[in-house]
Amino acid sequence: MLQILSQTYALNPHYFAPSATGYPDLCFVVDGNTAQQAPPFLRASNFRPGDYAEGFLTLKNCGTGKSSFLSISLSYYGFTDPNSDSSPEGFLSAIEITDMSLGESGSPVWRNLKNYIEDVNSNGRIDLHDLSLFPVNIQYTINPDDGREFYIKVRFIPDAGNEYQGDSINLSFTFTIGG
Ligand SMILES: [Ca+2]
Ligand SMILES: [Ca+2]
Repeated sequence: MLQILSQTYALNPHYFAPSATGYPDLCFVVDGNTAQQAPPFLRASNFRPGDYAEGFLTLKNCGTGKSSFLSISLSYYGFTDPNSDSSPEGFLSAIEITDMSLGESGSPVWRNLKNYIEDVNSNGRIDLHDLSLFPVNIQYTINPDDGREFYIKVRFIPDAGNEYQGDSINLSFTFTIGG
């Protein structure tokens, strides 16, 4: 059995100059309430080669000023490898990001975030290891009280080897907005 579990954090660095109205401030919408931390939104257990997992998360600008950029970074912790034959980097590089987007599909605020990730580890696909090495940073406006859907879909590559059997890892996504 292979598992991934994500945690999510909003980071609000207040070192940016405030706009005329104030600071942007990122929060999440969880069950209709706003929160600084969201429960895991991307989970997979019994993940087998070829399997997909997807997650949705609602971001919101809870501040008083508009934001003009967004960044998304990924870190990981708690890798377990019962057979001592794999690495967290190898594991993450076997999990391809097939979709990653922001905003409602077809709307003017929609962005294909996958396009902003580079194949840093040069394995020919965009994967979670790439995202952990190279955070996404985009120019993107979210006005106060506006929300955006974040969506991610991943696939455990069909030709993944047996070395990942029984492995598990925790992912930590950090979202930042700034003015
Ligand atoms: Ca890659
Ligand atoms: Ca292993």
